[in-house]
Amino acid sequence: MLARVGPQRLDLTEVHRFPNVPVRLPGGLHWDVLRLYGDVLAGLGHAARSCVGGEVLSSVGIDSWAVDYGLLDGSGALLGNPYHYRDGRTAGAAASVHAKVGERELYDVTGLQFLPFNTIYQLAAEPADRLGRATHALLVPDLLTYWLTGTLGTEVTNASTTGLLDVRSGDWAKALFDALGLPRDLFPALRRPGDVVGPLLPAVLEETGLAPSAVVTAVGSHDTASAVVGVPAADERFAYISCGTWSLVGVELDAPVLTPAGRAANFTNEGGVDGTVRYLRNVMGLWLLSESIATWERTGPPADLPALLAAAADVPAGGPVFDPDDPVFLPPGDMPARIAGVLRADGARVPGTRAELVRCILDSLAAAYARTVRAASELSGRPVDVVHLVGGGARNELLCRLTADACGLPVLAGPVEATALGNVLVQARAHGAVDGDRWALRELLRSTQAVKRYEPASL
Ligand code: LFR
Repeated sequence: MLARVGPQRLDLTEVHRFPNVPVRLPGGLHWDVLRLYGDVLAGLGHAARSCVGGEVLSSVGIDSWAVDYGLLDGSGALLGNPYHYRDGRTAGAAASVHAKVGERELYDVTGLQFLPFNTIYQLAAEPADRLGRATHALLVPDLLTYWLTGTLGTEVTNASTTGLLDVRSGDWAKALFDALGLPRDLFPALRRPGDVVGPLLPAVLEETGLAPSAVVTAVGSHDTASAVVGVPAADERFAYISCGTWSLVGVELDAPVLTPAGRAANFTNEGGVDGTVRYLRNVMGLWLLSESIATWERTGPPADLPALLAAAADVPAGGPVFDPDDPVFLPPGDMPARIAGVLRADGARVPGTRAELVRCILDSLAAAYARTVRAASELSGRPVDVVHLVGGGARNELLCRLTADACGLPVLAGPVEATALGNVLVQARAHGAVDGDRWALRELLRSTQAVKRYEPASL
């Protein structure tokens, strides 16, 4: 995404979109990280060529999904392809970690929700010899940043998803590294959103055509951290649903909530931009729909999503629902069969058509969003007047409407590109193109980005 940002201006242009296709090797499910980096370079090349009339691209910022990492040896070479967090290798890893540090203690130090794929568990699943050869672990955006700049670092919002960061001090939890036998310097030093990382390497300049004055700037490199910056809220009485593959549902706070009730509800205190806390819960998200479609397309023609959604809107309300957060849905695979299995085990009716299944997924997500918004508000004491739904899911009118109805609150849908907008706003501020705190950035979002309002149906 190429952005042009000024005090009254915030334009995004898509210059290169590419699929992110995981690859299953005999040894597990991996990211094709070299392909991703190749597409990053291609995208930067397109961005450079899209500059017009004396424009010079001044800054590059990278965000991605969280928790996954590449290991580097002492020469800076990548030790194998990074694993995908949906790979099954972490089965049993949590138990081995919890035998060394109890779950309650972990939560007390890190404030992080339990997800079986948190970096701390993935590291426990690493074969000892591979970890032994590693000088550094780099989270995915930090790995791409390293290849672009030659500079090592760990951006702090994404570091907060590792399970190894102290939520109170904002620094690495050294005692956890020691207890788990991990080298304290496995992750390079922390950097904060807005820090200038440095210039691009000469080979990158040559390949992309970017000007030597361009720098990489740290942003909220956890995509959800950037998405929350990109929420066009007017004041703090809002909940957000960052809705894509995952749905991240919660509130923005100034300080962590580390209560037993929050731990029991598996709420997380992830690091936000400007020292904020993203108090949220992962809801399984549109992955349920995309994997259902992928399942159908394995044996049939390409699915027509708009037609499916229109048919799902005609399915009467009050149909079956299931808990989208059942861990059975985590790995890739036959989602319609798994959903049917969960419904059957609950004694619920199993959808008979694809439209009914799509409706069942969206009803179940909307109900989960409503539960989670309510819990986030109750557990944190933050009143919520409005729900901002950002990301790709904001395009899904049926989902937005069902969410407003389930929450009993207005839903403000959009921007679809909240993550990219949050990313570029932090860069723009770091370079003086815009001024002010996150509310000033959101003011600019509200005056430049289209948002659609859904009122809850009156009962
Ligand atoms: C969303 C996200 C979530 C994280 C999951 C796995 O894209 O970053 O916040 O829990 O992906 O990394």
